[in-house]
Amino acid sequence: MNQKLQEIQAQYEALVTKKNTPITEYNGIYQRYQNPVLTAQHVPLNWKFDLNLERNPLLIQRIGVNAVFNAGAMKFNGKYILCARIEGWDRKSYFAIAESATGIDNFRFWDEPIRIPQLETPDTNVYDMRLTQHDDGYIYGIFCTERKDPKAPKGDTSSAIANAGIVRTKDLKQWERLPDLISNTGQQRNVVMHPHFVNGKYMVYTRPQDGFIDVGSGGGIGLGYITDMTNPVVENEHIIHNKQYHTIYELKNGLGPAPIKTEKGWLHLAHGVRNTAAGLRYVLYMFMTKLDAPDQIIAVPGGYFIAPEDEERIGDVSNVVFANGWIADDNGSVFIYYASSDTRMHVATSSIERLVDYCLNTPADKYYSHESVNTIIELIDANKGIRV
Ligand code: M1P
Repeated sequence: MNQKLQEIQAQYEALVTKKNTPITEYNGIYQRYQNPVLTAQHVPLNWKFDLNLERNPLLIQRIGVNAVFNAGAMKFNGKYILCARIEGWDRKSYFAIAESATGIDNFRFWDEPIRIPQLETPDTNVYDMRLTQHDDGYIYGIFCTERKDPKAPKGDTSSAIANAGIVRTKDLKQWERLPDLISNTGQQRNVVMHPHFVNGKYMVYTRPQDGFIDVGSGGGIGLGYITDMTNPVVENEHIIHNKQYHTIYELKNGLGPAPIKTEKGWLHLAHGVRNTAAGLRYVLYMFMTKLDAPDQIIAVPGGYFIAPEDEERIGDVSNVVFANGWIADDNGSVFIYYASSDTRMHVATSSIERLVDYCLNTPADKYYSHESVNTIIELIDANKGIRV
């Protein structure tokens, strides 16, 4: 065997078998880990190199991976599954499943990326799949499908239209394509399916927006109902959590993964975006909705839940964290999978107990600096006389 090939194979094996370790920073809410769980280097060598040395005597990489990020997640056959967005050198994204026995390390991709069946107008680009195991027995994957705007003026080679593409499967291998979401509120990204029927209907979270990047007069996390997934018309779409001035979701927001059910209500993970002199800053935040009325918000802890730190700040689109996958185990552990700077995937671990406590007991954003000071002084006063 070629020596270089042996070397890169050994490097690959070392990467995918490396143990991950918690970092020491403490906040009591979640635990971050030292290493990313998926990177471009985790993509198998036979997806990138022609390994036949007669055809490829110089062992040149034929196909490139730019980034692995924004993964949907679920537990399947006892394994932690990530449905990652892989972006190639050619800027096209596609999906591939990686699995791990621990949820924090040793993720390995399955043999091949997912083939998404095409509709009459093919998807130019696909990304950010949310996986939901639904009551109806199917696993749904809702993703963003992007196509060139047919109304773009001549010479405009950038304008695009985003909508929600829908697939379903029972084995994560064979995927059935359903029609794209039919909503009359503009472009859609960050569409997520709720796991249960609500009043006999499917329920989806949406994020209507006027343009491809700009939400314009739209925006906010919406919610609507679908009677038949083979004709996915969104009915009664309305905003349940709006963008708001001088918050971490001032410019736009969007739901992450499907919510987690708890005794005290549904836990939601979302991203919020604000503008800065250095460009957009994406952070994660949480909120809770009522158990028997998932469209009614009962708690929104103030500020961000996870913001980019250290190397997470740097990447293709810097100063971004984004999450569209988390897994709640039967024992109450929660694995939060988040991407940093549109480049790599990380994990943070927590528990339902901690996340519920965080949501219900973290002071809300009161929208003014002097109110933030009042909140701090209330805590200082409550702590008076307590010796540590
Ligand atoms: O680049 C940051 C993120 O931007 C988009 O998210 P949103 O629609 O909320 O602005 C998506 O393209 C997402 O994939 C990306 O991580």
